[in-house]
Amino acid sequence: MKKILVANRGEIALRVMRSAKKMGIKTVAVYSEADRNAMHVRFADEAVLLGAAPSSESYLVMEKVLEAAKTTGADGIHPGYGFLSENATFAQMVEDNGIAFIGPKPHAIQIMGSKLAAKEAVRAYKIPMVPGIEEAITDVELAKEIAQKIGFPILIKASAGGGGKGMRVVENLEELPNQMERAISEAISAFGDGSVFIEKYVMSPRHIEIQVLADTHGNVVHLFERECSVQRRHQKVVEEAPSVVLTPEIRKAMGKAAVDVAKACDYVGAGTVEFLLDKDKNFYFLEMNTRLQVEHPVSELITGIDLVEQQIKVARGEKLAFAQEDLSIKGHALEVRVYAEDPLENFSPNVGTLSTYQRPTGKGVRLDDGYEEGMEIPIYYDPMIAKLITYGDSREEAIHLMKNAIKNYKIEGIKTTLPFGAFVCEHEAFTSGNFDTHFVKNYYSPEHLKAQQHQEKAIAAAVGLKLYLESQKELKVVEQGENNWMKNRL
Ligand code: MV4
Repeated sequence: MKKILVANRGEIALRVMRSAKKMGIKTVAVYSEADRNAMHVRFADEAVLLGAAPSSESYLVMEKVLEAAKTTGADGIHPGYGFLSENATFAQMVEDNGIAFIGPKPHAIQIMGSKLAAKEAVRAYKIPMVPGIEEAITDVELAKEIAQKIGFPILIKASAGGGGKGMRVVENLEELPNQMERAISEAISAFGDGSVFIEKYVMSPRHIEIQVLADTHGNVVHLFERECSVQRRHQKVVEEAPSVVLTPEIRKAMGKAAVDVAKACDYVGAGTVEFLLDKDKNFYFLEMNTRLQVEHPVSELITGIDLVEQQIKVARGEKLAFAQEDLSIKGHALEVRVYAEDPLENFSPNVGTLSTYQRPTGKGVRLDDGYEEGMEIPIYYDPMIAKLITYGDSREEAIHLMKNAIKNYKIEGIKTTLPFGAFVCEHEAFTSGNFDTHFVKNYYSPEHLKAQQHQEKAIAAAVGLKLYLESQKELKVVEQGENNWMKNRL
C-alpha cells in the first residue's frame, strides 16, 4: 500500500493520516466546500474536493469518494468512523475496483449491521446474551406471551437500530401493544426495516466494550476493554481503559467472548464488541461495531499498540505480529470528548469561530483534534471537535491529569462540553468508580455546572484580590517598610 485516501474529516482524518505518514505511506484527503481550509486537507499530500458542504453531497457520496481514489491512484481507502465506515455496499464497491477497504469484509459489516443477524451468527458459540428472542416479531399476542415468560420490564429493540435508536422499555402487559406498534413504525421510518425483537431490560447496566483485532490469516486477539458508561442520550462523553469493575476472570471471559464474536463473522481488522454488565457482573453481548471507534485512543495507550497502523498492516495482508499472551494492560487512560455544545443549554449545538484555541500539553496528555485558532466549526457535521486523552500509572493520576488539562485548554468563541467533562472528573460517583449508564441522568443538571463555575469565579476573584494586596504590600514595603500587619491577614 503506497497511497491511502482517507474518506473522512476532522480529528479522525488527521489521526489516520498521522499513522500513514509514520509508515511512509502517501495520503489523500477528500473535503467538502465547508472544509476547504481544514487541517486534514493541509496535512495530506493531496486533496480532492468532493462537493457542497452537506455530507449528503460530499462525504457520503460513494461514487465521488471512489472517483477521488481512482484519479489520485490511491490503493487503499480508510473510512474512519461515521460517514461510509459501516456501509457494506461502499466496502464492496471499493474492493470491486481493486482498492483495499481498510476495514472488515462487506459481509461482516452486513451481518453486524443487523442485531438479529448478529445473534444468529454467534449462535454456534457460547456467547452470553440477554434473555430474549432471536427473531423478528409482529404478533402482539405472541409478544405478550414472550414478555410474561421473560418477565417485565422488557425492551423492544429495532433489529436495524443502533446507538439506542428504536428502543422502547415496556413496564407491563397493558403498555405492550401500544409500545410495540410505536417501535415498529419508528423502525420503519428510521431504518426502512420494521423488524423488532424483545429482550429482558437490564436495569442500570454498565456499558463495556472489547477492542478486537483480526488478520486475514485467522488470528484474532483482543486489546481489553473500554468503559463507556458515562454517556448522554447514547452519546458517549467520557471513556476509560481499563474498567474499574472488571476482575481478571471477567476480563478474560469477555475477551474470549469478543474474539468468538469476531470469529463468528470472519472479522478482519479493528472492531469493537459491545457488552452490558449488570449489577451482579454478568455480561451480555449486545452488538459489534465494525469500524475504528472514536474512543480507540484509550486502548492504544494502555496496550502501546497503534490501532490504525495495525488496520493498515492487516489490510496489506500481514499477519498480526503479536499473540494474546504478548498483550497486557499498562497504566490507565481517560478520554473526554469535546463537543461544540452548550452544557448549560441542554447541550444545544454551538457552532461559530474559535476566537481562542490553546491546547493543553505535557506528559501524559494527548489531544486528537481537527481545528485551530481562527477556524470556524461548520454546522453540517458531527459537533465533536476534539478528544482530550490522559494517561497515567493509575486511574487517580489519569483523572488528575485530565482535570489539569481541561483547565489548560482555552477555547473561546464557542461553548463546549469541557466544563461538563470537568464536572464528571470531579464527581464522587465517577472518582469512586461506582457509576452506570444512568450517571448523567442521575447526577447532572446545569445548576451543578453553574455552581461550579460560580465557585471558580469566586476563587478567581479571591486570588485576584490576594495578588492585588500582595503587590500593594510589596510597593509599600519598598516605599514605607511598615506593612507587616497585612502579612498575617493573607
Ligand atoms: C439494552 C439495555 C438494557 N437491556 N438492552 C443502548 C444502545 C444499544 N447499543 C443497546 N442499548 C441498551 N441495550 C437490554 N436488554 C440498555 C441499553 C442502554 C445503553 C447501553 C449502552 C450504553 C448506554 C445505554 C444507555 C441506555 C440504555
